Amino acid sequence: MISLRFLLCFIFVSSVYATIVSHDGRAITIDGHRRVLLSGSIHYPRSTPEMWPDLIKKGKEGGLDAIETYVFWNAHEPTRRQYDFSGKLDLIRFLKTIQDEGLYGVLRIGPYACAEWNYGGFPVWLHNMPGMVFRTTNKAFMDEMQNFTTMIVDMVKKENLFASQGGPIILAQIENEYGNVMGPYGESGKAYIKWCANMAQSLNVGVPWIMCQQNDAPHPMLNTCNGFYCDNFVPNNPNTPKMWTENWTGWFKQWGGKNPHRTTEDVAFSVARFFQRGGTFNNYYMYHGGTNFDRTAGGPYITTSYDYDAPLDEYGNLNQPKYGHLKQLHDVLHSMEKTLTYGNISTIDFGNSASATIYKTKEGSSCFFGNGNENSDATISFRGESYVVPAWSITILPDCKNEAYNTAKITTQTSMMVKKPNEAEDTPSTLKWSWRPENMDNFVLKGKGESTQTQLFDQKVVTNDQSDYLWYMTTVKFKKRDPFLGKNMSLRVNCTAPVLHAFVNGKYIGNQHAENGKFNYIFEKDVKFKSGRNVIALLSITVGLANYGAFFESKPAGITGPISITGRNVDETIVKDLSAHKWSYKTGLNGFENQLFRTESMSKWSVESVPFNRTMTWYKATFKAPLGNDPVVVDLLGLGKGTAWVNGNNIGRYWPAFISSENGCAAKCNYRGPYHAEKCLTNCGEPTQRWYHVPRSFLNAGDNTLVLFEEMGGNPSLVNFQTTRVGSVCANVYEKNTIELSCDRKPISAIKFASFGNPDGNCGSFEKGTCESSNNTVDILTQECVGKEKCIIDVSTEKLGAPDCTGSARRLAVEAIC
Ligand SMILES: *[C@@H]1O[C@H](CO)[C@@H](O)[C@H](O)[C@H]1NC(C)=O
Ligand SMILES: *[C@@H]1O[C@H](CO)[C@@H](O)[C@H](O)[C@H]1NC(C)=O
Ligand SMILES: *[C@@H]1O[C@H](CO)[C@@H](O)[C@H](O)[C@H]1NC(C)=O
Ligand SMILES: *[C@@H]1O[C@H](CO)[C@@H](O)[C@H](O)[C@H]1NC(C)=O
Ligand SMILES: *[C@@H]1O[C@H](CO)[C@@H](O)[C@H](O)[C@H]1NC(C)=O
Ligand SMILES: *[C@@H]1O[C@H](CO)[C@@H](O)[C@H](O)[C@H]1NC(C)=O
Ligand SMILES: CC(=O)N[C@H]1CO[C@H](CO)[C@@H](O)[C@@H]1O
Repeated sequence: MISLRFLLCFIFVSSVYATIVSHDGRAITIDGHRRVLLSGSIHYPRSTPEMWPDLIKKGKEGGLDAIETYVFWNAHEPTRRQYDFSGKLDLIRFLKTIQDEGLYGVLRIGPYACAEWNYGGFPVWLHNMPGMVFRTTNKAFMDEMQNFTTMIVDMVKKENLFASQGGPIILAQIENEYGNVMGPYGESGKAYIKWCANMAQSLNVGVPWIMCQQNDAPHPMLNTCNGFYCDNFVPNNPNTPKMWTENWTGWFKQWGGKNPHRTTEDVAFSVARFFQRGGTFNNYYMYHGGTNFDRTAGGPYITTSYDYDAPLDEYGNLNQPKYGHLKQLHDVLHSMEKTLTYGNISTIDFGNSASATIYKTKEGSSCFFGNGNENSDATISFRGESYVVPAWSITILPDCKNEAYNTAKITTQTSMMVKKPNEAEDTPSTLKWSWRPENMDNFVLKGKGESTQTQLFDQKVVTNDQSDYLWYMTTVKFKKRDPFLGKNMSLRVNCTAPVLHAFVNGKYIGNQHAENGKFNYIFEKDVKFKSGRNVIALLSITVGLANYGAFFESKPAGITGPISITGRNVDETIVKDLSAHKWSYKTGLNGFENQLFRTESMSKWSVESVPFNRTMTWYKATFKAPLGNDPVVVDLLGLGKGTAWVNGNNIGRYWPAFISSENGCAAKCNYRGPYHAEKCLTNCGEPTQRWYHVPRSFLNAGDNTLVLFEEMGGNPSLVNFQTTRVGSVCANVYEKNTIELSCDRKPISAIKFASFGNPDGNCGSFEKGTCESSNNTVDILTQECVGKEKCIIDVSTEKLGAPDCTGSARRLAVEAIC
């Protein structure tokens, strides 16, 4: 009884009483104590409420103190003053999930997010307000920004979620990375930042406000650093601690691009070096990247997967060894919290990019030995001992004597993920499809829209971004004797539409899409026009709106022209400019308006002669959900481009037909040397994205419905559902360490390879080396591990025998099958 009362009392106290969050030049302070804070970004709309508890729990188990998120204005206010906080957009529920897990929250209200999110998080209706310019001293903009920011703050306050109210949120953010683009805004930009600071202060949230990448952040705003490395960052105020708000754990992917990877060694190196040089707050961008469901991907051209090579993969699985190696780093840094935040700092430079940093308090000292040299290992002599620090790595010694961690020495297992076929009962090898055409004949192909103008409009202005699709239609008349009719004619469109489809007189004449990052291109096709009236119908398709850069809101989207018809013969070329013709506009597609993707849709579908390679086609099939709890993906290989729904839930744009180029992938990835987005790419010559996440909460126990809208033409017969899980785990570790092998809550079924000595190769392709223990290492590991969900092995000569590897350090390489 007593302990229960004590517990209740404790919960009561901790949830009601305010936490005082402040800072000095050294660190964020919580209730007066300087803290080492490790935080990770998880964006709530990029997963589902059902996934949040597990993701946040894994964050906590991974050694995080805080979860950070943006707030996505355009998702919450899709139409002016009409709000949506339901489902994936339930910000308050997300923050409470963080609180329930006992973590802190960092709330980046922005409201500019960037984040590879559609339009950087701004609503398009905002852009379409008269006289609007974003992110400067524009009255209309400031009013709207203040209105939304205030509303979010009020919502969060009402639920007592700021630390000052006893809640989890320790930091709030206003604006975002404005310092990077500020130049073109001139004096107004500077005035705007002052206004942001005052406005934020006036909201009295009771926790510090941060401004990322803002070198002139006005007091008391804290400026912070975003980047791949932030160790050289110096805040603009001696009273601002060194904080890293976006440490990019990987990179995002674009249609036509490859899979980016940032090595575990390099992420760990960047974090350790940041703390070596006085940093005290680090946030991983992203800790879980997730999925760009529906039309939330920004860009243009950001893929539906936002995996980011983050410590938790798109589906929420541990991305090993990144997750585990960083967890070990967090544990070591936390164990040194006192010395890191209160210790006197001194540095010894050994030359050749090698250095030692000593944090000293009365109680003791902690050391970092850094080696920033890309090629050679360093031998550091310190207090009579000698330490080898591998190239491009940091060694951490919490007592300045014993090495507790080195960023380049990974002892965490590598997990190889596999996809398994759907083993649900009565799952046929191919789905049974029904189909129907997108209905265009009666309207758009006849040129009938909703509004007309004698001008080509930017797509955002017409659609308010309510849809990816905008029809631009016009008619052209040729008299019988028109000089054009005797010539070869072509239709030429100067286009800023990521994707364009063209129809003339109801006939499809082709499509084109932007490639290699060139969003302005010329579409030109030979066309037969007839005498009399001809209808030109152009379908412009956006694939996420721009989200970054000065004045990015006015980057063109759609068909901006000119549009012309060219007539050619041997001796003459004539051009007819159609740009100022009467253009008729229609937003969206018929099938979307009629919600063909809804399970209960009454529309007629045909099972007869299901077509392949047909543009503008809807497909539908039912399927059984894969058994178990492993994350589900749908393999859309064979399809072109379009949108997919499961039980009416939009799982995002798909585009498996977009193959990334053959070149630029590295066979081997060297973690040494500065990372950049083109380093360590994989997936060359493959579909940019073939698998699409279907969250478990979208699925029913019985029949489920998959609907596809295919724009370009594809073959759905290969489509199938799979689950993703750990297939095998590997480790490759020096003696005097322990390794933990785990199949993520499933038993280990076999040891495929094990050798103690100097084995070669990588996970999946290990080979015995020239020296090896005479003991049967496979047997030893089989006894220890097989049938168990987890086993811990001492990599020691006592356990594994003592092969003579002529003095060089012995390693255990092991591959276990899950
Ligand atoms: C936002 O503007 C609306 C009017 O459009 C007003 O009713 C509302 O009170 C404003 N909200 C805040 C928090 O200022
Ligand atoms: C830290 O530096 C201050 C000022 O130089 C000095 O007074 C203090 O004794 C130092 N503390 C330790 C533990 O060296
Ligand atoms: C297409 O139009 C843009 C302006 O919208 C112009 O900058 C570009 O030069 C044009 N391209 C061609 C090939 O005409
Ligand atoms: C049209 O083009 C074709 C092939 O390029 C050529 O053979 C034909 O002579 C051209 N006709 C005219 C009228 O220029
Ligand atoms: C679909 O089109 C592709 C490319 O044009 C072609 O290779 C394929 O054979 C076609 N498939 C069918 C089933 O018509
Ligand atoms: C390994 O082999 C040595 C002899 O070669 C033996 O003494 C030792 O007990 C063995 N260890 C294990 C764990 O089997
Ligand atoms: C300056 C810069 O490149 N900022 C980018 C940092 O990474 C985040 C997340 O990928 C982007 O949103 C920013 O645009």
